[in-house]
Amino acid sequence: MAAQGEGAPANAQSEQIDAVIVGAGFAGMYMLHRLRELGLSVRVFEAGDGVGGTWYWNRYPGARCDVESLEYQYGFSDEVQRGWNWSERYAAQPEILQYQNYVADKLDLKRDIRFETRVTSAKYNERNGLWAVETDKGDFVSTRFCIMATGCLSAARVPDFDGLDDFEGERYHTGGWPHEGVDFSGKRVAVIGTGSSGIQSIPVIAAEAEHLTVFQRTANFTLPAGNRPLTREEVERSKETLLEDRRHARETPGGIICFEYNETLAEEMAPDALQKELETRWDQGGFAFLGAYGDLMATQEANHLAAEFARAKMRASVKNKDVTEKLLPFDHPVGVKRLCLDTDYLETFDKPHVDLVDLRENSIERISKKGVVCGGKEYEADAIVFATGFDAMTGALLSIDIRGRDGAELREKWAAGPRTYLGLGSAGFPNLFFITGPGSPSVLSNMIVSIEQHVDWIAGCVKRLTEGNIRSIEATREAEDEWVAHVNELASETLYPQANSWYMGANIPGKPRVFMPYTGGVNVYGEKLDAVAAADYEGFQLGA
Ligand code: N01
Repeated sequence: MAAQGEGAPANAQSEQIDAVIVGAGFAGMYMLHRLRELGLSVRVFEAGDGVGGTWYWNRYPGARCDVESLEYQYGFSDEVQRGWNWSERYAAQPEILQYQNYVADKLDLKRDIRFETRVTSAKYNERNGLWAVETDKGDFVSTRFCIMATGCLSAARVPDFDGLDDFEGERYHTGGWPHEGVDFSGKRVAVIGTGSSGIQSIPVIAAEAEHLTVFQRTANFTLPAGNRPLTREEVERSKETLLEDRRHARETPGGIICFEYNETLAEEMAPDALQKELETRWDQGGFAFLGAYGDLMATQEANHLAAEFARAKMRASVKNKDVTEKLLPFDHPVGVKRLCLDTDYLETFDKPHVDLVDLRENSIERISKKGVVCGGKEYEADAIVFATGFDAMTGALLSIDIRGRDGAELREKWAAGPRTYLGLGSAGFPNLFFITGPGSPSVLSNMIVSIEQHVDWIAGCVKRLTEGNIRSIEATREAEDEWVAHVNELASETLYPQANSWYMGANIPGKPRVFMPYTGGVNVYGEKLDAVAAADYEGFQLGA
């Protein structure tokens, strides 16, 4: 329906739609599917020209998931899943994007997605109980439900280096890679950043470039992913138990079933048994390593044992003794920054055309016309790759001008750190939902499991409201305050707050230092979600 909407710009035609979803990654796609099933009219706005979210933007060389393919897939439809066959233990970006397109086509999702359109504002109108959503393409939509599926790692960030625009060569960010790819052959390349994106891309760029200089500010813990092709039998077998496995995943702390957390404390294990446990899990590859014993993420002493083990393994992977110690992380406990999984990362520094610049000695002074200046030396480059990360968890959300009751700005409300109830909603912002928002397990879990958990909960809630003729749902201040305190308290019982990580907002100058994800586990969190829904949305206020 096209009509002049309340609050619309003078000459704008507004459409009225039951629900608007922002973002067409895994979260937005599944949300669209669930709301359509409820018979709602839905419009998805997506900045990219295709579905995929994270996997649409992060096309850098070597991009690969760090959760195993057989676990990193939807679990809501046996039929959808049976039609898809993964080829590798850890899927590479192109395959994940193909999978997302396969699902979108199978469910005919694209017809409700407006691509290449960025939402600029969402404002709540108390008089009619509707959200007015505007886009950079001039859309103006009135909607009852506004659902942010904007992703946790979608606001790519290039640090504000002096002279950035002076650089005359090519410039890339891993989180906004050109779709046509980049040919680095015969070129001198500089990569800034050694988080997951840097660690995955560096070996692949090194294989192509004439020379590679890596600028490292913090050495990271990394372990071999152990990627390999999946056999036909493995893929077929996985289909037999797919839905059951996905349900089972929700009952685990990390939403992953390929390993279990050992709850025995380090001091309760004989030293040999502990080393054996670490060895087995290291060889398994992936996050199993962090589940080697119960207090690995809880005390310095226990963590130190795993950190020492990891450093010894990493040390043994590099022959070039000039760089070995520089590549080892000594300044943070293992696991408190996202553990990196790599394929031949450390070995790359044995290649004669690869150099490491340790920014702990001298930080980057500026970018020059010809390259990167650091410690008074200019490192010339034909291309600079910024693997410098994201304004995580809140960046994409707060890039939208979101205003709730009385015109209150979400940006202002969250100025000292995000405030949500369950990571799903914020007091003063009725019918506004966040999928995997701050205060939920999100990035500490298998994202697809957490996404499905939230989408299912939101769909149930929307059903309750529409069937019950209830106009709105909104977190109460009390429930929100208690939840924020609870999330902080749980985090303070872990080692997580001890690192300068993006979980803490520490990578963004001026961003409040607050540990944003919920550390209590997907399983415990899921029980809370169920209990809240069963108690007719306790902690939320339902408005007639
Ligand atoms: O970003 P990051 P990312 N000068 O923030 C450095 C997920 N992911 O894109 O550590 C110099 O981790 C910064 O240094 P420091 C995954 O959850 C998953 O790599 O802040 N250096 C760091 O080395 C991951 O954790 C997958 O001291 C600067 C790097 O840039 C998350 O995305 C793959 C700097 C940024 O690392 C983000 O990963 C890729 C400066 N001014 C990503 N500013 C998989 O599934 C920043 N840095 C495998």
